[in-house]
Amino acid sequence: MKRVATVVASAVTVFALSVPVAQAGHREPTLRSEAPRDLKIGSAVWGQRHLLDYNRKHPTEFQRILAAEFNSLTPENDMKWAEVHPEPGVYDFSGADAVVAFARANHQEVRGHTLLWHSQNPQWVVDASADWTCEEARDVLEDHIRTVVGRYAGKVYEWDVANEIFQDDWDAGGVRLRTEANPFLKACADDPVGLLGDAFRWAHEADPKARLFLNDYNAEGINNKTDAYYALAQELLADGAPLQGFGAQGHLSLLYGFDESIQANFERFAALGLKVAVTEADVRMPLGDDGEPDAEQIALQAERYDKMLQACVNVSACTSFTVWGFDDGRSWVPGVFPEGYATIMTEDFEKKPAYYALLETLTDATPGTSPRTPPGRNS
Ligand code: 9MR
Repeated sequence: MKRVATVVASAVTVFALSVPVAQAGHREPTLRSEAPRDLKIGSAVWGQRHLLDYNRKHPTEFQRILAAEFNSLTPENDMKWAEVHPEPGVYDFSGADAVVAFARANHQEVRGHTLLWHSQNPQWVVDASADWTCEEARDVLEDHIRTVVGRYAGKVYEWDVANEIFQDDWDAGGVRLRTEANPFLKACADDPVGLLGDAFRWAHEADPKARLFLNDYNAEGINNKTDAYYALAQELLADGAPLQGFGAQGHLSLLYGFDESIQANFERFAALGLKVAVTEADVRMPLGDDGEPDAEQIALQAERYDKMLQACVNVSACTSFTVWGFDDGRSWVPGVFPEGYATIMTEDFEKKPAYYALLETLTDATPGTSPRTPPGRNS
């Protein structure tokens, strides 16, 4: 309770401090204005739904905030197979192009998401994969990766090449590569690591400057799943695959505790020479009968968001901290869980204590310096 009370108090303090600055004619601080130079602050955005109508001179309120608060965008769905490659040989880049164009117009960078996943594959992949040999699966994946990564070469700074490729503890068979659910890994189940290494090689050849990541949920702390990633990362690196980063998605729920080993987890991947990132942060919770959270939940949410950011700030290999959408009106959570209030702003774009907690940590992280904190601070 003591810690909870501290977060609320500090959030209020930051808010109070920001008002006179704005009144003095200066711009109010934003997440991106306070972020240290070597840490990008991002949000997911669904370009096809929310950016196609973008007019630089007359942005919607959502677009104005997206531009003001973030310097990195992740296409929430627009670069996934089902959106970008709906039929064999047919590519549709309209949504992805809208994200890239918005980012360019607002001096933001783009995190690519994602090239190899068991979910959101188009029906033709699902159907065709029933009879794929490994060679056929490899050909389809190589064409896709070279086409999509090649199109955005020089415009995407990081790619989630492989997403959620490990099962969870609670899945049948426990933590192991998804050689059943993932159609590509399934076709190449005799050598799934060989396929993964080549997926990274194809992406690297298509855009040598993009940093290439593994990415997963339930991958914040040190656990069975991240142990499996740690072993896989070493195997891929030993094979010479151009793996360059490990992303922890950061989809948390207040129904569960917080794993304090997130920084130690980041540090062990960093010690392999990899970058790390928080790629999809949100903190959901069950709501009361009135559809609202209580004060304790609101404070705890701020604390959890902040702990993820602090782990990132404290590890100099952490390149980016991305929220999976910034407003409750566009969050994926209510459609999937009986929970909500997961983002840092309400659907009316009111900033929550979680927002102010992030702003305060970024402000404390000495903007423009790298590493972002003097030794011993925040550790
Ligand atoms: O936010 C995305 C939602 O709009 C899609 O319907 C969903 C489909 O599975 O994917 C969501 O994004 C996921 C991300 O791509 C990978 N990690 C989990 C995210 C939340 O489900």
